[in-house]
Amino acid sequence: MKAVVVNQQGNGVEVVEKTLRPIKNGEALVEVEYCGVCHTDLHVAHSDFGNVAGTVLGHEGIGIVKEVAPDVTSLKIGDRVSIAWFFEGCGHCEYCNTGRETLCREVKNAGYSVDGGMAQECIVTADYAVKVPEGLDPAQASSITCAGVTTYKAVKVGDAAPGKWCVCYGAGGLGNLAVQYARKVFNMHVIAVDINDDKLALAKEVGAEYTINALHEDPVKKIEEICHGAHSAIVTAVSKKAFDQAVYSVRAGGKVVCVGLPSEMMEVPIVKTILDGIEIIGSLVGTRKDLAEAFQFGAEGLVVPIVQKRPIKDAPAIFDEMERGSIQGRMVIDMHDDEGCICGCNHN
Ligand code: 8ID
Ligand code: ZN
Repeated sequence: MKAVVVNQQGNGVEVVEKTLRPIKNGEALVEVEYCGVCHTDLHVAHSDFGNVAGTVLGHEGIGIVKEVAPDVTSLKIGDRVSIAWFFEGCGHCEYCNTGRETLCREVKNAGYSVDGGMAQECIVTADYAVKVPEGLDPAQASSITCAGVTTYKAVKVGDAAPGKWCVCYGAGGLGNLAVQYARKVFNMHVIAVDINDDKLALAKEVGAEYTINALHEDPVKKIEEICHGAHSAIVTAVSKKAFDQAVYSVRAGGKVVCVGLPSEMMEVPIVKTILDGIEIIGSLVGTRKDLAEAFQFGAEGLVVPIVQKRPIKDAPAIFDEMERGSIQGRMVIDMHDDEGCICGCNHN
């Protein structure tokens, strides 16, 4: 099968041929249909979190179960399931047992610590593969598997409620979905901040009432004018500056939910944080339950991921485009779109 892996230098990606081992107890084999490319894949490919050369990337995988181990009861052949960053937890620690399974210290992450979904086939731990509901397009589902669930969770962590103001710093693959969950699921007022007008136009289209280009306007001043500070700020921008600005964009008692992963330090004003009772919280993807909920809002048509399908051979180009910041919504690799496909399926 074809797979997109971190190259040997640990500074980019390549498409290779790979053979999977047989499945073991508790596992299932998934024939991958689509896998979105997340900015986290770019961090992994660039060794921002350590060099994992040779690892199959991808944690926005969606596919059909082809085979299950004899002891598996949670999945059957033919089910459509996800391959998410939260690939597996230990199942018995304080985090796994208190609804915070993504914080499990023994966690396995698809496309980083274990081979992920950016391949034509993938072995999953059956109990951790979340089923995709009927009526949700699989390419759109792929984008919800990370970008959707992460922002849905982050908006909840920011104490979402109807009528409150939410500012979304970053309107890329995650950010445009943050706008949608905040606006269309929680009925919040949404302000989107980015440094790219195309992304802001998309944010407006999908529900932002106000958009601010931080290159041309001071977002802190503008947000103060619009709403006297937001109730929450969801920061998906890959930029220290956006994190620093977010702290000044929330009102007293507000929450700054940190999601983007720039390898930089954030500057936090101690006195302001204390006097204004500001909470600064990290939010990491979402639990299996969060993903099931995030999928459901997609299936109901409340949230519509903006996706563009691309063939496997485009993988290196997609990573370049992401680095340049030229992607609108999400690029999703169609795992069947492979000239001379080895599975003989005749797709394209
Ligand atoms: O669980 C998590 N916390 C999690 C899950 C998934 C992804 C975290 N992430 C991280 C990724 O690793 C990445 O660091 O979230 C970040 C955003 O991922 P993405 O949305 O997939 O990336 P993107 O599509 O490239 O969007 C980034 C946006 O940030 C804007 C860019 O213009 C782009 O639209 N941006 C930048 I770069 N600097 C900005 C600034 N100063 C900015 N927007 C506002 N102000
Ligand atoms: Zn991701």
